[in-house]
Parts: sequence; C-alpha cells; structure tokens
Amino acid sequence: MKRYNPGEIEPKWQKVWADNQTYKAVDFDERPKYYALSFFPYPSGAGLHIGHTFNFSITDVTARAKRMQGYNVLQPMGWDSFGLPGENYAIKTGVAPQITTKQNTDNFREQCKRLGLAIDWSREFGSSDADYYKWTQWFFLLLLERGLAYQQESPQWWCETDKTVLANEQVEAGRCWRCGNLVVKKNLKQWFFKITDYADRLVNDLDDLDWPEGIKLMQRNWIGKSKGARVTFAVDGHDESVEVFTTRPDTLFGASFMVLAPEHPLISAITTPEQKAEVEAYVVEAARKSEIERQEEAAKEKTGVFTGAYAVNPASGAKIPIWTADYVLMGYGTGAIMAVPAHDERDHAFAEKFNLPITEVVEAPKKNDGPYSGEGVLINSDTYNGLSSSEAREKIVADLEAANKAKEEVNYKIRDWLISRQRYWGAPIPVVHCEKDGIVAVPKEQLPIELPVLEKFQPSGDGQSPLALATDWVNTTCPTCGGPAKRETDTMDGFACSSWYFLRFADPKNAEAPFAKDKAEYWAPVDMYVGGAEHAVMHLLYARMWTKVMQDAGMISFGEPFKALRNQGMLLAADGEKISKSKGNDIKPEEIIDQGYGADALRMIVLFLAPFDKSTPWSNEGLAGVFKFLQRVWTISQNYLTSDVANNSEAEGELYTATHTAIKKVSYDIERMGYNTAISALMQFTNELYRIEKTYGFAARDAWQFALKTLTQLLAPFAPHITEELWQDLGQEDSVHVSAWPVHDEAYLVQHVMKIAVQVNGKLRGEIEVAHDAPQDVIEAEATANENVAQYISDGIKKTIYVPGKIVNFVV
Ligand code: ANZ
Repeated sequence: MKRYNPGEIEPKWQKVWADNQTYKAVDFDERPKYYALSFFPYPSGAGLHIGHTFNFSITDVTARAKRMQGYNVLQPMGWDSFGLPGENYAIKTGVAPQITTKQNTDNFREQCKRLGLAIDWSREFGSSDADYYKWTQWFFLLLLERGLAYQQESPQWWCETDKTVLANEQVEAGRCWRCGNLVVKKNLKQWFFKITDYADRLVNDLDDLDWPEGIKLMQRNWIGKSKGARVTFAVDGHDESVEVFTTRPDTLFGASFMVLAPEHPLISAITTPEQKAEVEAYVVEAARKSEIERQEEAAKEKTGVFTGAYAVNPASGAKIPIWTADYVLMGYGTGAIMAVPAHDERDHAFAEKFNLPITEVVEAPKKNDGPYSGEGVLINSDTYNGLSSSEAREKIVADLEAANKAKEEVNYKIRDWLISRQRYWGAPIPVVHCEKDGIVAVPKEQLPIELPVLEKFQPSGDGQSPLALATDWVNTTCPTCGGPAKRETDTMDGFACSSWYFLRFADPKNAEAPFAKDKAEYWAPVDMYVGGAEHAVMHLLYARMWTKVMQDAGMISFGEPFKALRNQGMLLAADGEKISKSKGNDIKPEEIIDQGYGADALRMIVLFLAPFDKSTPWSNEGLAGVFKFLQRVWTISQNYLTSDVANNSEAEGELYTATHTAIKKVSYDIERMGYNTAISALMQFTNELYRIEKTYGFAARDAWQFALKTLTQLLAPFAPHITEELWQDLGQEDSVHVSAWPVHDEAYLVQHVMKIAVQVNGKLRGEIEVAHDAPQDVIEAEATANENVAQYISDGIKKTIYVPGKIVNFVV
C-alpha cells in the first residue's frame, strides 16, 4: 500500500497546479465572481510566521470552497514592500532595500507556495515596484488636483527612534505603533490627505458592511461624529465673543463658568491686568506638556487659572467667569467650552476644586451622588422648565438662532491623514518646490519619480529624509517655469500604497492606468477580506477613504472596498503566552512542514484549534492528532482501492446516510466559516466510515466510491494536497479543486421526528408526526390535514394555540 508522505506529494501537486494554472482567475468569466483577499503582507526578513499561516489558511479555505461551489475566484497575493524595517536594515548593513526586498519577497513567495495556497500568481506585485508606485504617485496628484492633498505646518507626532512623523492613527496611548516608544509633538511642515472631507460618508457607509461590530465601533469612535450646536457668549466689557461647541444645549442655564484652552487666541485679549502673570505662567506650563500628558494629568487632577474676565450666558443673561484650563483641547470644537458642572464629570471636578457654582438644570430620575449626565426634564431653566432634554435642545437652539447666537453644528474627532514621512524607503511625493512657482506637481507623464539608489541611508537629521542628501536627485527643473527647483524629499506613508492595492490585482499589468474600470468593477469590491484586528483605524479607514476618492473621480462606481471583513484571532504559544522571538516560543511554519507533518496538517491545525476569530494556544498534540486524521483518511481510501469485495447492498444505506449527513454539516459550516466544526464533522464522518467498514467490509462498491469521493471533496479546501492525490487514486481526471461541490439529499438523512397532539376546543382529536425542527406553519398545515381533526374544524378556526413540541389546539 502507498504510504502517506506529505514531503513527496505536496511539492508534486504544487508543481502541477502551477503548470496547469489551476488557480488562474479569468477576467469577465460568466460564473459569478468571488474575490477573497488576505491583508497585504509585509515581506520581512524573518519570513512567513505562524500568524500569516493562520490568516492565509482562512482566506484559502474560503477561496477554495467558493471555487468548488461554482464561483470564478480571485485570490491574489502581493507585497506591502515599502517600509521602515528594510531601510533600518540598510542603515545597519549598507545593503540597499531594493536588494533585501527582492530576497525577502522571493522567500515569502516560496513559503506561500509551500502552504499550497490557491493563488493566481500571475497577478503578483510589490508596492515598491516602480510599475506600482508610479500609480501611487499618480493618485497623489489626483488628490492634489481635487484639493484633497495639502502641505501645512502644525504640531505633529514625531518618533525619535524611527526619525519620522506619524499620523494620529499610528500613535497608541502616546506611543509609536511600530516601535512602541513615546512620541513627542514637533512643529513641522507636512503633507496631509483631507480624510475629514469624507468623515460623514465614512460613518454612514459603515452600516451596510458585513464587518465585525467591534471594528465598526472603533471606526465610529475614531471618526467621532457628534451633533450639537455652536453657541456664542459675549465677553462682558469687550467687543469679542467666545464661541463654544456643545452637545448639550439643553443644559445652557446650568453653564456657570467657561473654560478656554490655554492656546485659545482670545486669552491675551480678555485677561485682566491682575490675572495676567498667573495666566501667562499657566499657558507656558501647558505648552511644555504633550497633549497626552495633559490629558492624563487632567484626568487625575484639574488645574486652571481665572482670566479675570466674564462672559454673558446668552440664555439667562447671567455673568459667568472665564477660566483657562488644559482639560479643554484647542484641537476640538472651538477650543472653548461652556462648563456645566451639574451635568458633566470634568466640569464637576473643576467646579469642586475651584469652588465654582453648580446649578442643576436637568432633573435626574433617581437621586445620585455625582453629576447627572443623562437626559431628563428641565428645571431652573426659565420658560424651558418641564421640557424633555431633546425638546429643550431643539427649542433653545432655535430661539438663540433667531437671535444669531447659536447654530446647529456637527463635529468630528478625526483629523486629516498625515501622509509624509521623513524616510527613504517609500514612494517619493511627486512635487517639486520652485522659488518662483512654489509647489508644482510633477507632470503625470514623468511618473514614476524613481527612488535613487543611495550609498548612505541615514536620515539627514533636522527631520529630513535621507533623500535630502541625494543632491543630484533633489536638484531638478521646474515643470512650469523651467527654472531650478528641488524635489520634495519626503516619501509617502506605506499606508498610501496599501490603500488601493486590492484594485491593482484586478488589472496588475496595466501600463496606461492604475487599473481599467471594467476589470476593477468585475472583480471588486473584495467579497471576503481577512486579516488581523490591529488595522481597525489605520489601513481599513484609509482604504475606505481612498475608494471614495476613486468613486468621486469616476474611476469606479462603488464606494466601499471590502464588503465582508473577518479578523483572525491571535495564535498563542502552547503555554498561552504571546508568541515572540525573544521568548523563544516561536512556532515556525516551515519547520512543521519539514518535520514531516506537511502543509495540509499545518493548515488544518491552525483552523481546528478554535473558531478562527478566537485567540487560542498552539498545541503539538493537536498537530499530531490532525496528522493522524489525515493518515486515517489516506488509509481507508487506499484499503478500499486494494480490497476486492463482491457487491453487497447491506452497507449501502448506512454509507449514504453518513455521506449526506457530512455534506450537509460541512457545507453549512463552511458557509458560515465555522472551519473548526467543519473539520470535526469530517473526523466524525471518517470514524463512521471506519465503523461501517468494520461491520460490512468494503461491500457496496458504488456507495463506497461515492462516500470516499465526497470525503475527498469536502476535505479539499482544508487539505488540498492529500485530497488531490486521493482524488486521482479514486480514478478522477481533473483536479478535485475544480470539481463541483457535492449537494446533499434530504431523503438519505436520518429524520428526527416529534409527535404533536392535536386538540379542537381542548379535546384530543388526533396526533401528527413532523420533523423535529418543523416550524409552526408546517405543523398547523399537517394538523388541519389530519382526517379526524378535519371533521371538527370544517366551520373555520377562530384561533390557534401552539405549545411548542407538544400540542396544537384549534379553537372553533
Ligand atoms: C456643555 C455640556 C454639558 C457638555 C453636559 C457635555 C455635557 P463630544 O461628545 O466628544 O463631541 N467639549 C467641547 N469642546 C471641547 C474641547 N475642545 N475640549 C474639551 N471638551 C470639549 O463632546 C462634546 C462635549 O465636550 C461638549 O458638550 C463640551 O461639553 C465638551 F452636560 O458642553 B459639553
């Protein structure tokens, strides 16, 4: 008998698939299309890690099952190959990132092939290929033309370790998302994309996406849409007035003081001479702290200084003191607030500390200690007393609006996307700086602006990219006036490259455009996108914005890139610890394959450990168990093939029942991506086949052939190599991976039935048998059709009472 040897069959079939282009995605094919995509991997020097294996296995099972179910499937692979690690390596070793990137992608490609992924390799590219970043630069110019790219000097997050600025999304709790070190704010001139123009669409369009709710919520919070009003407070004795943004205009009568951010431009104008020294000292102190520090400290203890000035509450006419305090941020709303200490936590803490009046204006439904921040009925609010918060909000704003003292306003927390980086290994921003003409776009015909190969990769210092030192490259001529000009030396954030790559896969070789519209519209949007949850407000937000820009520019007609999104959980080390090289608990996919388990067992164990979206520890026993299962599948198939038993029909019924039960269960599980339970159903099916074989031998040849062919097909998405081999052994010609997915026949399934008593006016008139999961309408239909019951209900039924699983009672 042939032995199961993954080391032999896996490379064999990988070659056959490549030679036959088994996984080629055909543009405009008539079958319905299905686009399955894994997150764009960064080809690191360390090679494919177990997290990639997990991610890619989920996508691959999905893609393979869809192909067998009749879809024209696109599953591409490419490389997010610009980025810091390649550059840092170059700084250390002097080896250009162009060289290391090529080595790393060659390695990654080989490793993906060894996993047996059903990829259309003819569509592969890397974001650092000039053929690709030419179009990333082209998109930059498109954004510039559309007024969506601009340069501005402002305080920005700066990572001293990585020597570059970072976007807000890339700073987590004051630390760089990449290296984890604390970041600082620096005043720098940077390039931005106007993602704020899209804030509303980015919130609204989330509703229709089949994405994990947690990710949608993170995006909603990040965008931070809040509806409220801008209210104007006159400053007593001054011409100036202060505008505030509030989400609670209903609490206006409770505004007993105001607070301006320390950077607020009105502070110096309104501060009284007596308060001047103290206010100035406070402003200087606040400027020394980072925004994060300020927020952290303000959460513990409020600080602030009275300006000496008073504002007039536009509703009550009361004079209220104006303070400055750093818990109010200059970058949100108007940088000033009306403080309502009875109903806002922060204002409450501030009022307690500085002994400011606290006036309740919304009645709390229950007595509570602290400030009541909920909705309720208005009190102490003049003519608005007795109104609900929502009624009062409308009315107060309408009344003030008539007096030109308020207007409705929507605010967003999201800030524009900072896309320039002071780094070498990225797509150069395609503009030049001309003394005469200022910023001038490079004409599109001149793209790509290729990265020059450098000898030194060190950043130049002063917050400038290493490209600033490549003077031959930097000095150029102005496309407008022909005079001397300097190239922009910042490069684009790698997240720019990954914001449109999924469309390039639809048309990867196009030299005339980023992609042809018809191809993009045939394949995209992506039907299933799989990757880690860490990109919630970075890549997944940027790509959505970019897609809407392409839609607005008429390049595509859809506005969302990823219809469905799934996040894989985290694979932990066997002891439940996070996997990390420094802990030495790394699990290397290559080693597992080489140890003789093969890729099929590796793919299956990562999916079998838990539902794919849950984090779970690795298990060596699990790996051995899955391998043993594959051996059992192999053995029973080989035994069947070499056995010679006369035809005998006794086993037939049991084989058909087992097979159709497995088809139903595995198909259902695959549809809902319940891959771990699909695998366990395959194990049960195999056990059942062993039991039947033990009882009857391999009698009933047709039924056995059907059972084993079906087992092979159902297992194929998970274990593509062993199943291809067995499929061939079972006498099939084409690849199992292009065979039609089996369909179950209810007639062969064991029917679990229940008995229901049928009453008419409370008297037992009959009994019916229905499927255990029959819905009520089926039960009623069966009951009325019962001959004996029918006699009693001929005058019509007034009412039906159904006690699930027991009684149906007709009232006539
Ligand atoms: C009065 C009020 C009363 C408020 C009340 C809240 C509760 P969101 O929902 O996050 O948009 N605010 C406005 N601008 C601010 C700034 N620059 N720095 C700090 N806080 C600011 O928050 C809006 C609320 O946050 C606003 O509504 C304002 O306080 C405060 F019972 O106004 B509110």
